[in-house]
Amino acid sequence: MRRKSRVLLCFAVLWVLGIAYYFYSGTALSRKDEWGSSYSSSRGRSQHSDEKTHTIDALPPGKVRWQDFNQNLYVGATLVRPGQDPYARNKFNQVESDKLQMDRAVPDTRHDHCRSKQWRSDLPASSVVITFHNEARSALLRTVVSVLKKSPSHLVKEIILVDDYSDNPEDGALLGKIEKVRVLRNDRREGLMRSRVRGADAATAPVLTFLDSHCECNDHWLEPLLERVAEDKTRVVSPIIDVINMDNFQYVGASADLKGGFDWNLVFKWDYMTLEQRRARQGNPIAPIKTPMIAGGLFVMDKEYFERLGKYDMMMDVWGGENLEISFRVWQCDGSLEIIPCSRVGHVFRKQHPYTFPGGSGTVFARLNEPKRSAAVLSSILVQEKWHLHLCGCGSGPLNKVPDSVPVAVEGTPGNFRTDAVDFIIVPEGAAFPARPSNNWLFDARPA
Ligand SMILES: [Mn+2]
Repeated sequence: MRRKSRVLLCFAVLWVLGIAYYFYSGTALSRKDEWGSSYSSSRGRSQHSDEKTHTIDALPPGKVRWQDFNQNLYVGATLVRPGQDPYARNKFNQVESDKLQMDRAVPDTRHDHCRSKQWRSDLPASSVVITFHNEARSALLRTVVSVLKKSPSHLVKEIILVDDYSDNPEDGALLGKIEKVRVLRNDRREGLMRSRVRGADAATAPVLTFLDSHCECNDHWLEPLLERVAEDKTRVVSPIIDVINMDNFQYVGASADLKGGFDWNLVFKWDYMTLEQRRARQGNPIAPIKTPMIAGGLFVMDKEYFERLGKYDMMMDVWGGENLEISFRVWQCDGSLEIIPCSRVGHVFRKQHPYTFPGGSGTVFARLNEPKRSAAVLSSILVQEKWHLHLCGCGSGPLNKVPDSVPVAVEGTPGNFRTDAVDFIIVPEGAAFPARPSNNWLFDARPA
């Protein structure tokens, strides 16, 4: 009997010790976890708590999750009335746009190889800057929702909407209710470039993502872009821009065999890769595509690098030419431009500008239309190394001097520009400065 109870006592003691050890080791483990200082583990946790705050509904006061935003109320207020032209306001079919759900499904247009690709876990967060002027509410809302829905939450620090003096301030203001959305409104029309700079100045994340106001981001669009910039801050990267049909709003995958270029009028255009270029890519069809130009509406770049480049030319009005300008700056400041095939974003391509140019197009041309101004800026870049140094503070080594009248030209001919970083460009001597503009070519030539 005594022996039995001794055995029982032994078991009891062992049991208590066992439990004590279990708890001790448990807390020790979790403590180790807590003190784990590696970036990824601390981020893993914060991600977790992010999810928690989502479910516990700890949004800032007055904010709603995008899922809870009242689309019908917002879009319903500006529907096209019977008898009105659905193209009148936006130069795309607003009736079709308004019909769509704000988070409608779009086809995954990426190459198969992208689906199994893993992205780095330590990507920097981005501020998404979207500027708009009298955008259709449904299109603007879909842009915002697609960013929130298709991006990992911790990679989008904020969405900054810059309302460039739209007729109805509510277009933007109402969207300010959505989580992460901040709205800035210009008190006069500033145009795309100054609006973007305003948004960029307000951004608090280390990476800037610029989007047009009529886009739809596709699956995992953001990670591959951020990865390229995280690895090298002088890369300026853009997605493949899929086509959202302006008449029926069908989402159509674009070719992955295009590069950006420009013509003698300094108008952006898409160029098919040569046969050799396409062959060279067959081994790795999802490798980044080096491009002379970015389309300009949709791209990602490091914020400090944007500042080092001198941002945009603040004298540029309205729209147009900024894509060339930013590309020229990148070339000059030891950077590179890339299209990233695993990133896809849809964009409504239009044939006409939906908005007016303040003071009429004549005024704009009198003040140098934007592509012309880009050309002027480029020729100053070519001519003055001082300008180069002033522009980016990154200049080393003199630029070749070229005459003031030198044209900005394209493709194939190696010239006196920096050609080490890029494989295209430049300047046949003696050709005339791009002449042209008729009074409205800017309107027709390059859909926004
Ligand atoms: Mn656009």
